[in-house]
Amino acid sequence: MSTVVLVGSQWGDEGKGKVTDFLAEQADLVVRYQGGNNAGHTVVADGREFKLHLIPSGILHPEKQCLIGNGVVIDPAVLIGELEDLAARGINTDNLRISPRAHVILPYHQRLDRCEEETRGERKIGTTCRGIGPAYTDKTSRVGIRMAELVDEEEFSVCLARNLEEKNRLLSRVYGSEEYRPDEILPAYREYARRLKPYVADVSIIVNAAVEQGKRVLFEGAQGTLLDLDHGTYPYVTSSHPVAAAACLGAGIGPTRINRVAGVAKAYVTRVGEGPFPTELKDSLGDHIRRQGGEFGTTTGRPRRCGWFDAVVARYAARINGLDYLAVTKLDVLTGLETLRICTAYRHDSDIIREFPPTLKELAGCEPVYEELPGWAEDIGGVRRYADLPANARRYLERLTELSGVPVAIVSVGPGREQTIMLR
Ligand code: 2SA
Ligand code: GDP
Ligand code: MG
Repeated sequence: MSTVVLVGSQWGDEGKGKVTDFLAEQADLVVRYQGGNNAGHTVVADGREFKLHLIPSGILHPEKQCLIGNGVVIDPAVLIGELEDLAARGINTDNLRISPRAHVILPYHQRLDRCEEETRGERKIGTTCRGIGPAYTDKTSRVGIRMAELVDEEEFSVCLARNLEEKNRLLSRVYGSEEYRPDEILPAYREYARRLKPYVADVSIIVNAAVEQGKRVLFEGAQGTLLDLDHGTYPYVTSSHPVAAAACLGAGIGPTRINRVAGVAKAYVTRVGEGPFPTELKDSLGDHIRRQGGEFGTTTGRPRRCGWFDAVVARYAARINGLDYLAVTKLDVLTGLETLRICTAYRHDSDIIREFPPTLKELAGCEPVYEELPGWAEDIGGVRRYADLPANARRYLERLTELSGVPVAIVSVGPGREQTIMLR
């Protein structure tokens, strides 16, 4: 490994936190490049569970440098809370650095997120209501406030006053919501700035220097390919780019510096929030998988929708991200099911569709075409070698490789760091 981008290959929550923590052992730097505290990345190490939202999942390895790139949107209160929680649990965070170019989430972004969702009514996206969309909107509208401005007291109060004028008009006139006074925000954000200033450093310079020196860098994606603003199930997507290409933009590094791209895929599929999900199980089997897999949002606690593995989605993620290998997680959750299904293609009227369609309209008319495989009953949580997996589990994984066109290199059989099998 020299530089590896790790991405979610489905609709998020594939276990990126677990796999990042596992791979971080072989890395020198771990970098978040998009999203914000909508993400919830769970790491279980030595029996202790950590739920990370902004801090890279390499933080439990004390000697690794963790970086938050310019492509991330930062809620300073959440970041400080995370730093405090980690410190209280004895985790050193001195090695964290935050890009001055990363944009800041402000209280009006969260309120706008909620107002926009309420206004959408039946067409709501099911956002995490963390202000992510409105913060990225400000970035593309060129009125956003970045970490560089946050930590410059004078600059921050000017930017905030200017933005509040417009946001208050929007909140009161369009949404009939309360307005903000600067003194409701300024003192708290001044304190956040004081706390975070020591961490602010040019992430692009650090990453590029590390690559020059032959250090190993792991880029940790958040959300998943099908939630990408361009490539996901638009408009039921997030407002950033979870795909591999975004690692370059969101960390300030050129594409020539990326060596490998790894896709994390659950052995089945989940989605949280609204939007199309062709292999969704709306029956007791879906409930069973939710229970077995503990499928509830890491950030919001919302129940996740569950369904069968979708090879159309996997092939799409392979193409969009240029996946070199797959890390398949939560294989243990399927234990005990007599028959497993994999979606190999979609049927649309009398057509067979093998490529993921670009419109909701087309997707709505798609029915999954399934193939069935026999399951296994053995507890696999303690398996550490591929050869020791039940024959039917190996057969299932081999079929995922054949159908997605991407070799499986890592298999996860439980949430713990040690519950991981390396194939190559
Ligand atoms: P947003 O808040 O604007 O990014 O929401 C837009 C869509 O993106 C989805 N989204 C996610 N999907 C899966 N996992 C996410 N992180 C949390 C987790 C989610 C949670 O780890 O479980 O706790 O609910 C995540 N973040 C955003 C979101 O559901 C919308 O569909
Ligand atoms: P992320 O957003 O992709 O990092 O995934 P989340 O942390 O939101 O959700 C994945 C959940 O599955 C977490 O609770 C993990 O601890 C857990 N998990 C990860 N890998 C495995 C696995 O192989 N088996 C089981 N049972 N749980 C796992
Ligand atoms: Mg998650």
